[in-house]
Amino acid sequence: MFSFELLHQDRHSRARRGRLQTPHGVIETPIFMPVGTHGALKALTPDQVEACGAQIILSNTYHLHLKPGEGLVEKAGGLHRFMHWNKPILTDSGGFQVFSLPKKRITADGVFFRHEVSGEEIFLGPQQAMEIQNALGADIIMAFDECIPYPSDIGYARQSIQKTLRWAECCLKAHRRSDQALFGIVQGSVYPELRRECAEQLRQLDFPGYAIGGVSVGEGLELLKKVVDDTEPHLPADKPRYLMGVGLPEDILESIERGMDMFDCVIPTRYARSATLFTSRGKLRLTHRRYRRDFFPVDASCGCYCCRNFSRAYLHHLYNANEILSATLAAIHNVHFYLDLVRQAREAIEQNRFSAFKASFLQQYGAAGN
Ligand code: PRF
Ligand code: ZN
Repeated sequence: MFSFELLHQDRHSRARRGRLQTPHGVIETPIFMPVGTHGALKALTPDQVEACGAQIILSNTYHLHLKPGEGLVEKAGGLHRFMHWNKPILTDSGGFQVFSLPKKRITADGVFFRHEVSGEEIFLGPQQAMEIQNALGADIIMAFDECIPYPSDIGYARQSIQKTLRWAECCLKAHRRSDQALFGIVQGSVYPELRRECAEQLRQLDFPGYAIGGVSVGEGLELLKKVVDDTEPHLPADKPRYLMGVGLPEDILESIERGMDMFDCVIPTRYARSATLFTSRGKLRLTHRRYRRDFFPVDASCGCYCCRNFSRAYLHHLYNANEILSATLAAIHNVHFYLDLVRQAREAIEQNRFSAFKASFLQQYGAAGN
């Protein structure tokens, strides 16, 4: 039901081209997963998401547990049916969301926190995270981990990976569905020896895939690259690698070059709602007065529904007039942009020219100072 095939290894970098098989279909890697936190990509219908080229989307255990509850989703026939998305879904375990809450109590077994609305005390631990994700029914589910803040001292980080490792074992024991692939998550902050220890221990547990967590927490691109460089050699080459919560186009390209296969981030949909659009020549702020009479598309080299049919002037107007269509068109463009970026990356890897592709993309994009 679940398999990963390494199709090609780039000759000049660690970039890889792979294929994941899941019960809801095939995923060509490297891939970007747009985020639908509450079981919907903000402002987009599933048809629109599919037309953007999405092969898999991400949703969240934490949010769906609070609202509407996994029992209801299960009753609806599972998350795929509930949200009418028939392609693969990955659910994150909640390990990141609960640790980002301002008020929480972390114990050896999990996290206590309060319901945002009712104030009721809720506990989330590895057992609960598995029960919820088993009920939601995504194709790929994630172990319950502790994502520690940056910076954290090495003493705390060392204790934390012990907890994450113990929880990973609990998750494997509690996991009840053979049609869902459970991925382990490597933590260890910015400390190479902890990343290595965590990766090696997780490897012993033989997960069908591995994620690198605890990055994109404010450490910056240079440290992100270093953490990936320090961790990647300790991950099995024949399993998919997912870099959690990453990122900007430049972060994704640098990480593909370092052997990562899967990415997710709210940036394309979130930026769309504040009128920031990604283009081959860098980010474009639609609110700027200079677009008032600009009748060119957002990106002339983009084939998305937005760029094929609408001008910057029209989008500028929609945003100023507070029309919700602005969010939809901008999200269509941004999600399409991200998915086209990874499509081009896959093509470049197959032709052993990934680093050249990265360099030329970043030069046009002007990654610095945007
Ligand atoms: N753990 C989990 N989900 C995540 C992360 C993590 O470390 C990150 C890292 N920023 C994003 N999403 N479970
Ligand atoms: Zn476009």
